[in-house]
Order: sequence, then C-alpha cells, then structure tokens
Amino acid sequence: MAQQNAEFVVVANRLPVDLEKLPDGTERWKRSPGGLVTALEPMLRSREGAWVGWPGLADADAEPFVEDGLALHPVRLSAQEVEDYYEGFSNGTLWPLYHDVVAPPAFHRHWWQAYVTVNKRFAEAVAQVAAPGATVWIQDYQLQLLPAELRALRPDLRIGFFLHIPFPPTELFQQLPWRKEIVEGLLGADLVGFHTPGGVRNFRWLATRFTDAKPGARNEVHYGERTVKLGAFPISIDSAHLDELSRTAEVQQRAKEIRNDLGNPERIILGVDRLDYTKGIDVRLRAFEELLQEDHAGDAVMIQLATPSRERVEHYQTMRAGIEQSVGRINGTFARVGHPVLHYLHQSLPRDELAAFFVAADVMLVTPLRDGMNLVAKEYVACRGDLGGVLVLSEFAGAAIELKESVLVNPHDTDGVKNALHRALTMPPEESRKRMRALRRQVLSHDVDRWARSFLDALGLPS
Ligand code: ADQ
Repeated sequence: MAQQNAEFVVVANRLPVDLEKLPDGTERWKRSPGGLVTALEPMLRSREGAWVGWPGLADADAEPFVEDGLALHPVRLSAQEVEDYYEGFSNGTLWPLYHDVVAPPAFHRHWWQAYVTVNKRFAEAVAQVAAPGATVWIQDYQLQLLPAELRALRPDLRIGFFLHIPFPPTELFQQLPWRKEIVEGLLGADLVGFHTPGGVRNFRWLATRFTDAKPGARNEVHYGERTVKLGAFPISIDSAHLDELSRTAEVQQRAKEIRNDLGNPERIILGVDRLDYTKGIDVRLRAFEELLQEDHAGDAVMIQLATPSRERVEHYQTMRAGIEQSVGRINGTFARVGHPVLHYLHQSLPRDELAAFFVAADVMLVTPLRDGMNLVAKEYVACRGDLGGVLVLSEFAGAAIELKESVLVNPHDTDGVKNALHRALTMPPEESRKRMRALRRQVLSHDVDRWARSFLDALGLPS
C-alpha cells in the first residue's frame, strides 16, 4: 500500500468506482459517476489526492491503484459486514432514525459492533494513506466514528466531516443506544458540516448534553483542548453542465419524443427518485389518484422514475410492493387501452435521458417526508432554461430553504399535496416563469463546486 503521501484524502463508504464481477468470474472496475466525484476530482488530482472507500463488492481483495492521477484505496468488507454494518446499522438503524423515524429503526447490538469494527478499519486505511499534516474529508452517516478513530491514530491530520442526510431532532437522536459514542466520534473532526442550520443546532445541543463539550461561539464547541467548528453547507449540483446538456438538440428532441410517446397529453407530471420510503412516492401517487377521482387532473399523465435501491433491506421490499400495487390500481381504474395515466419505470436512466424527462415535464413532484437536501429538485430547475415547468417541493427537504419560489407542500397533508398539484397544473405561465427564473438564479449561482469550496475554506484547506 502507498505510504502516507496523499495531501488531501476523501473518505466515503463507496469508492468513485465499482468493482464488478463478470459471469466468467473475472472482475473489472466501472466508474460510478456522481456529483461528489465531479466536484472533488479536480481538487484531488491537483494535490496528490486519494480516495478511500469500499469497492461495492463483498469479500473483494482489491489492491490500491491509480486512475487518471487519483489514488484509489479499497477497504475490504466481508459479506457479514455488508449485512451488519451497511444494510444493518447504516441503512436499518441510522437511515430511518435520521429521517424522522418515518420507518421504525431497528437497534441490534451485533449491527453496532460491525459498525465500530468497520469504522476502525477505515481509520487504519486512511492513517496509512495520508501525508503528515494532510487534510481528510470524511463523507456521511456510515462513517461517524471515523473522525475520532482517525484522530487517535493521526493527531497531525486536519479532519472534516460532512453529513449528507438530515441530522435528526434531539429527542429522536436520543433513542439511539450508542448516542454518546456517535457524538464523540463526530467531535473528532475539526469541522462538522450539515446541509442546514437546523442540523447544526441539533448537534450542538447534543454535544454539550452527552459529552464534556462546552458551547463556544455560535458555530463552535470547545471539546477538551480543541475547538470543533460546525456549519451549514447546502450541497448542490453541477448546474452549468446540466443546463448545457438540457439545451442540446439531442435532449430537446428526445423530450419531444417522450411527449409524443405519451400521446401528447396536455400536462406531464414527473417524479424521479431512488426507490426509498423517505421520498414520499406514495404521497404523490395518492394525490394524483384523488385528483383523477375528482376529475380534476385534466388531460395529465404522470411518470414515476425510480432507481432500484437497497433491495435486500426489508423496509424497501415492503415499500416497493406497496407502490407497485398503487400503480396497478390507478391504471386499472383510470387508464384506457394504449393510454396509461401513470407510467412507472423501476430503472436507472442515463444522464441525458433523465435531462430529457426534466425538459418534458410540466410539473415536477418532489415530496419526500424528510430529505437531507434533494438534488432532483435542483436538477429539474437546472434543466429549465426555457423557464417552463413548475416545481412542487416538500417543506421537509433541505432544498426547501433555498428553493422558496417552488410550490411548497407538507407531504403529510394529502389535501395540501393534491391542491398544490392542481395549482401547479393550472398555474398561469406568467407566474410559473417568474418562479422558475428566481429558482434558476439560486441553482445556477450555487453549484457543487461552490459547496465543496466553502466547506474546504471553513476547514482551512488553502485553494
Ligand atoms: P439521495 O437520497 O440519493 O442522496 P438525491 O439528492 O435526490 O437523493 O439524489 C439522487 C440522485 O439520483 C440524483 O442525482 C438523481 O438524478 C439520481 N436519480 C434518481 N432517480 C434516478 C433514475 N431513475 N435514473 C437515474 N438517476 C436517478 C443523499 C441524500 C440527499 C442529498 C444527497 C447529496 O438523501 O438528501 O441531497 O445525498 O448530499
């Protein structure tokens, strides 16, 4: 393994590449593009960067390698660890707990043990890779013990942590049997970042309640000899690139084809999500169904695109069955032969195809019960250079703080969502254009580069 020479290290549960096993038993690396990789790649490449993460395949003994100047360091997870640390504690305990308990979290001691073991393994891997005095940026809820574990091994490092999901209200966080350990883990960082000021407030209160940390200035706590900075850094997307992609002749043409394939309805309603119970897909299906029952949907067709996600976790299997049953019921009642009112694709689509759907959609329904940020809302706005389309957005998405000119809804209020959908379907173009113009001003001026830069500035990494 390369010895302690990376000046800037990103650590995430997953590497930016996936290891795939082919049917003949051989393995190959496949790039997994994402906003985070795009935003961080230039910084990583320009300063001897390294990325530490799991390659996505259990029991894989992959060696570190360099791709295009970026050093990739795989961390091994056994099949049992994938089950207990990843599917178990990360996605069966923390994910529902941090999303306002919209599904009941399970607390299992053997899941917790695996979480501790894997976090320690990540700490050892990073300690081997980081140069003296290097900057390390840890990503997300799977690695909340890593800041303290790493500091114990390498007190010379500058450590930042960013949480991509909401940090929950204090009463909910306190359900966690290992609440003190998690807070102490995070306090190992020099800077702990959240999407929203609410996350900062909740964490600050818990830090002073469950550890010896003392409140400092507004966004600080004093912990032992150190000061830990806290901050809100709302993540974003590669706005300019998506704007450009959506304007290409190919994407514009494809958007027309989609409308044509749907039978040229008056209005297209769109939902795009990872298939996750926090995203409120059921909420919007119910609102659409009721609008159809009341004969207020006009000539509208709805499309729900859902990327397969966490298919081995039980809550996800139950939710998927429920959604697919609703889709069947709605079409069974309201479709005509050759004209479904609701199209459901349980598929992951390429970027340009997704952009074409955004361009085609007259109403974008984003109704999570709770979401750290929600990038889909921002992607829709970035694709609407024509100022067309109306965004309906849940108040419980982090994005609602910035995207105030959307039609904001409470996803727990079915009548409210239904009325908002109706309002969006019938909104006068002058009003929708005005709103979209304001939304675009926000999204295009606050992109993912600006997000990364503001976090790293606060952490003290020189440009
Ligand atoms: P996610 O929960 O995955 O992210 P989100 O922010 O909406 O949620 O990002 C999903 C991404 O997947 C988007 O880029 C979207 O375009 C893409 N996607 C969804 N469905 C797709 C499909 N069918 N085909 C192709 N692509 C699809 C977590 C948090 C969020 C936070 C992000 C970033 O839960 O709250 O915004 O991290 O911090």
